[in-house]
Amino acid sequence: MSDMNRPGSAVGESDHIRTGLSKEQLKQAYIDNLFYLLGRFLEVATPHDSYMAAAYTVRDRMLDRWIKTARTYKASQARTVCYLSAEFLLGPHLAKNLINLGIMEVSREAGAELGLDFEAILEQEEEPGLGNGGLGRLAACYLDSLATLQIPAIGYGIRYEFGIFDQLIEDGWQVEKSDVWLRDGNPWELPRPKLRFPVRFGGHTETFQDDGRVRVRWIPDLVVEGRAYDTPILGYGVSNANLLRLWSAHAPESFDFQAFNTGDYYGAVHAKVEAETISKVLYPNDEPQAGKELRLKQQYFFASCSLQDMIRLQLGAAGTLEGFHEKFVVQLNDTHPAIAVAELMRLLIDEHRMDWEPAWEITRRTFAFTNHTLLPEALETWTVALFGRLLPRLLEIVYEINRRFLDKVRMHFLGDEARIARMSLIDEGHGRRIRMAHLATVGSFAINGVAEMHSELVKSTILKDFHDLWPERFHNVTNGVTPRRFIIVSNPRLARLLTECCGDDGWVRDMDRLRSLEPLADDVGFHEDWRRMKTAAKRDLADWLRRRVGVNVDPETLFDVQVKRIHEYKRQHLNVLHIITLYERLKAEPNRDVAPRTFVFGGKAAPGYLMAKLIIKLINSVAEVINQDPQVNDRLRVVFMPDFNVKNAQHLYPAADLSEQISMAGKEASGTGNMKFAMNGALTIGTLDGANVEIREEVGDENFFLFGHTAEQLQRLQAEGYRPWEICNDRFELRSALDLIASGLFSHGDKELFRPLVENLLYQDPFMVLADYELYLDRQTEVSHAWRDPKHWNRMSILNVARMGKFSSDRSIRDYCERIWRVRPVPAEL
Ligand code: HBZ
Repeated sequence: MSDMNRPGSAVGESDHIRTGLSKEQLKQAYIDNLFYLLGRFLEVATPHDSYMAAAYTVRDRMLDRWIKTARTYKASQARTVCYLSAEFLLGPHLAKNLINLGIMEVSREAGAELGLDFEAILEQEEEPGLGNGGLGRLAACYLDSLATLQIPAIGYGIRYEFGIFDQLIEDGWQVEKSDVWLRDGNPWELPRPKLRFPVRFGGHTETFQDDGRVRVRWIPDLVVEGRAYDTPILGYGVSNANLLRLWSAHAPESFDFQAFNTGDYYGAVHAKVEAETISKVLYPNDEPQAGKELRLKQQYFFASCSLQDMIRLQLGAAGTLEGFHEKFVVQLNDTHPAIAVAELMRLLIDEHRMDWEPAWEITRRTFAFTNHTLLPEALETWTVALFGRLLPRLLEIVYEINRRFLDKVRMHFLGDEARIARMSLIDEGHGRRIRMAHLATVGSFAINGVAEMHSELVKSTILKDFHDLWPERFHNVTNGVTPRRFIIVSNPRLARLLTECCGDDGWVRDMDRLRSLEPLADDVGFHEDWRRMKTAAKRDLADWLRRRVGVNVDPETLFDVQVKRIHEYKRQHLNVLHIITLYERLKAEPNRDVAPRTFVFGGKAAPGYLMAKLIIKLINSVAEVINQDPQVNDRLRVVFMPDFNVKNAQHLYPAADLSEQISMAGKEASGTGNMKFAMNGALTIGTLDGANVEIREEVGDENFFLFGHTAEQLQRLQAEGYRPWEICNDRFELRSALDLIASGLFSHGDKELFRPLVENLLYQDPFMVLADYELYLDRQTEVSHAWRDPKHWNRMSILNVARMGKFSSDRSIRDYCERIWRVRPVPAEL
């Protein structure tokens, strides 16, 4: 990495003066950690030892802030946001923490004086991949913004022993390898062995008399213990450090002993294994619901531990649970933690002997719920049979919530039986299933979607009946991403340039200040800086791809990037059809003047999603043919970057020229990759879907390549009877591209390999790829023309960066704070 691209030298570097950290202190601390924690000395330390010592050195500096923050929050008795999420896709900690502490530069200098290779140390970190994609990464961005905005907040989730699988590409196919991120230790977390809670499973319930009241006792057949592991989350440019608390599942010791005493050794071991399985592995499904027992166990496990922890804090501070909903607001990140609604009721009623009405009042005023998808196959439901077997007491509570809720519905919509059936928490139609989105909605005071368009669709489709009943509970909070991770850490050159232009680094906490770049969009000198920055980033990526993937790409070409989970609705295959058409055009007309492009793809497919895996194979197969064809490979290159994760992604955002956001309109709730690219100066080619709509509004439609049918148009097409094969008859190039795939050209003559994909497109095309093909190609032709005019292109690129302020996650968190959570900053002082 060249000097210019060092993270952090742009911003926040006066900060170490405030933190009082000198180079000498850092050096000494590093050497001490190497010696006392790792039992090593400088001369023999491996790169991993160096990383561990560096990480401990940084963590020690974080603890001071963390403890002071905890003290301040405690004294202020401020309302606290609890963000419940089954996923947190944090990305590497070291660089981010150095930036947020404001000690990147001084650490680099200290490292140099010790003879350490700083970049190699950063590269050592194995990222915690505790999420699938957008939803998990959003949670990580929100933690960053909560700390930066000095909001008392706790992230609660699961400490999976294995995160999202590592992706290898073998013979063009995705191969999954388990992610062993904890193998070499995790220096960022603090185990809290004393902080543990029991979580019950199975068994049965009994009623008993208590003070003249009938109460319920749950006799489980398995008790699991949740143990806390804490990771501090630093704010940027402030002294606040918040808490991410992840739960790890264990067998309670007492349980083992019981079994041992009765001589049931295998029974004890079995119970231990069963308990520990709960936090073993992250489910790798992005979207389709996994109807797995273990998944329901995971959800209940972390919801219960988190609520028990909040109750402990509340009782410690106030001695009573009465004001619980004033002390805590709990945000449900999709329905994965929705069981918390019933669990809080259980804890209040069964364990803390409250009556139903006051308990429900607290519960209803505690939760808020974010929906992240409209895809019907992703909406979570659990069969009553499984739910009742695993969580018998919670099933009773869900039934009671439902009974009382349906009475209200009946009164509101007199005699509308169809509506009552639609709104019930139980779907009686499909083998009796509990609808988790309904439970979350009924138990929440606020419900939100993640982009304007998505929130409108939530109100008019999946939760329409609820919106009719409680319109005031529905909100929109458009997603955002953190500029600390996605500009400063990923793109230090851009960060430096922005700081220069703005006069200081204030834009990092107030991205609207980037508007001051607008006048520079026509400044010749600034264009030169912009071009130099972009070219350097593209060279870095080209180097990285050569070393990591073994392909050569030309930094002078247009870098056209689509990275995200592989899914038919995201339409990576539409992108491939464009590439094949360009290929055919060049083959037919070898001297044709086309803008040379490098197409980069990346993303994981759910291991059981065969069509998505076939799309990966297709991309790699097309790459193999095109990259080896000397007639075109100076103008077309295709690369599949394996193992797309936060760490690898950071190499892409600075280097992209064109960002592909081409989902079928109405399907992508928001998208956040679209934001990461645009704020790094890539132009977007995209449909009117999710946050694309708002990005285009902000950057200006003349600076955005819009294409495709609208969601309404597609719906109409479908209603009229969509016949994709007929589109093919009229569109010669489309027919020809599909024929080429079917011919075996990309599969060494095998005509069967891609048949399922081609036939699916021709005869079903559920995501209407063919309907948008021609509009997409036309728009891509305009992209190529625009690329030929660098002045125009750079102008658009600069304006994109200048106008992306809305998509900082700081704005999203401010929206949540003001409209939903009603919480205020509590600054911590060092
Ligand atoms: O959440 C994504 C949406 O697809 C995307 O449009 C949005 O920007 C983002 C943040 O709001 N949804 C997911 O990432 N969903 C999951 O990762 C997921 C994980 C496990 C599941 C279901 C969905 O069981």
